[in-house]
Formats: sequence, structure tokens, C-alpha cells
Amino acid sequence: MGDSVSFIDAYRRIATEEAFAPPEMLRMYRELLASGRNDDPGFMSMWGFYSGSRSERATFIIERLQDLDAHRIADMDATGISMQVVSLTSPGVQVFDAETAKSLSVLANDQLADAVRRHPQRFVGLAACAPQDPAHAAQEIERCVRTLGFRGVIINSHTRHEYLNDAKFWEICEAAEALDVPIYLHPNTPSRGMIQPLLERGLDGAIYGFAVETGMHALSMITAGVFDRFPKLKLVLGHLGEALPFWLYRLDYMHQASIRANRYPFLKPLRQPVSAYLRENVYVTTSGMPWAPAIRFCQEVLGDTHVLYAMDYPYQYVAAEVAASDEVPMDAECRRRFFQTNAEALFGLEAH
Ligand code: 1DF
Ligand code: MN
Repeated sequence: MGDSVSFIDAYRRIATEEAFAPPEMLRMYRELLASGRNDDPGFMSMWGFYSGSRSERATFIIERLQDLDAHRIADMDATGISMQVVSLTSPGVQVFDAETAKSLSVLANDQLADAVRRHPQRFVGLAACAPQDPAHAAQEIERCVRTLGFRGVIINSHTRHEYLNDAKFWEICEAAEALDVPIYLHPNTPSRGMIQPLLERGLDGAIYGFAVETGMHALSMITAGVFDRFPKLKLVLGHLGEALPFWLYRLDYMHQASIRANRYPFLKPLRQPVSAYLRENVYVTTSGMPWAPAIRFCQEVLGDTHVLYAMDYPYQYVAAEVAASDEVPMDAECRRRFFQTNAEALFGLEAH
């Protein structure tokens, strides 16, 4: 008793998709936007907004992204969040050239490690990396896990319009599997080849474009055979799986139909149906989807050990949503899994 979260006794709430940004990175975002050298229309749309807008939303988010101390912890206390799994906000370093991305990933990880050291009961870190240089990324992931105590990897979807289905990135998957930490495949705005109709309609961001981009990314990793190559690799998806759980049946049917008909010579048969990887290798978090029918559906089709709570702080900091999440019908044991023990198991927090 006596600490700030002692009012929770049935379960601790661990929020698993919570973002931060080093001030240096936000400055470099502004420089990149101003330079005219950026070739990513999604980056321009999202960070043009957040770094240029004086709206209440943008102001709050920019301020809170940079805080890993009093304000963030006060916000957690006010909403009953015991612990945040903190990751570098999207697109992190993945928008930059390789050299910039590498040094900035190290800087971001060191800043996050300092915060975890200051608040070990409240924060656990995910490792940022620069997929632009897969060998460096693998090495940085290893440093973060072995030396800094981080418990997973954050990949903010495409890296300069390329995806992890491409074998050139598989060193990253190999490192995560070997270190027994999950990869959190967080959204980015859709890549250059995908974004245009979404952008024209104002749908490129978190409203929908994020899910199109990130669901496609995860699915393409499965169909490329990433999980046959790395069977113990765990992938975390926010937003209740970026719509993929709803597609389980049809993904199996159509994937098998394409394979049997040899429609795409580059698509190779998989050891298991697509749905098996989504059930076994993939974990989903709610991040801004505090909606009972969708949560219960995911628990039913993926299993209740694979569905975890996330807030998506500071992008969706809404106290009533925590209360709504508490109210989703499930038994007491299942609720403890949802808020606490699934996250402890997935991110290996027992030792922390
Ligand atoms: C937004 C949403 C931005 C999420 C994010 O990172 C983000 C947004 C830049 O609303 O613009 O992580 N989200 O996960 O929903
Ligand atoms: Mn997010």
C-alpha cells in the first residue's frame, strides 16, 4: 500500500503501445519537412500536421511525446495505468537515410533507457532500430535487450517504402527470435505506392490508412514465409490486429486457392494455413479500440492469451476509455490476462 497505483488490486493495467519522441528527432522531422528532400507523402501529411498545427490535439501530443517523467506519470496515475511499454513514435528513424537513422536510433534508445532507469516500476522499453542497415539494426536490438533491459523491438511499418517480407530485413527477425523478444509492428502512414487515394480523401492516417498499411505488412510477412523461417518469432499488432482477425477465414481460403492454382509463381506454399500464424505468432493489442464486440471477437478467434490492452498514449489519452475497457464483459481471470499477465508473459516482465 501507499504507492500511487495501490488502488488496483485485482489486476495491474499494463499499456503496451505507448509512444515517446526525443526532442532531437522532432527537430529533425521539422528540418526534413522544410528541406524539400522528403519523398514520403505520408510523413508530410502526418508530421506536417503534428509539427505545424497549433490545435489543442497537436500541442498536447507534441508536448507529451517528449515527456518521460512527471506529466506522463501523472497521466498514468490519473487513468490507473501501472506500467507503459514505451516505444519510439512512428515513423521513428525509418524515414531518414541510413546514417542518420542509425545514430538517431541509438540516441532514442539511450534516452528511453535513462527514463526506464529513473522509473523502473512504470516504464519498460522497446528497441528502435534502423532497418535501412539490417546488420546495424540487429546489433542495436541486441544491445538494447542485453545491455539496456529492453523487452521487444518497435518497427514502424515500412522503411522508406520497403517491407519486412523482403529477405534483406530478416536479420532483424532472426535477432528478435534469438533474443526471445517480440517485434511490435506499429503503423506508419501508407508507403508511396499505396497512399494516393487515401491521401486525397483524408484517410491516410490513424483513421484507416494505418491499418491498410500495417495489416498488409503483417500479412505479407506471413505469406513470404517469415514465420516458417523463424517459427518462434512473435509479432505484435495494435488496433486489434489491423483488421486481420476479421479476415481469418477468407485469408485461408484465398491463399490456398492461389497456391493450388499457382497464380503467383513467387508465392510459395506455407507449412500452415495463414490463420495459424495469426493465431500462434501474432498478438494483438487494443490501442484505441476499447470496444467490447471487437475485443471479444478477437479473444474468441485468436484466444484470450493473445489479446492485450494498450492505450496509444498520447495519441488517444481518454480516461473514459480505460473505464470502458474495464467494463468489457469477461471473467476475472480473463480480465487479468487482458490487462496484465499476457503482457508480462509476452514482454518477459516477470523478472522486472
Ligand atoms: C496517430 C495514431 C499517430 C497512432 C501515431 O503515431 C499513432 C494519429 C504517430 O492519430 O495521428 O501511433 N496510433 O497508433 O493510432
Ligand atoms: Mn500507436
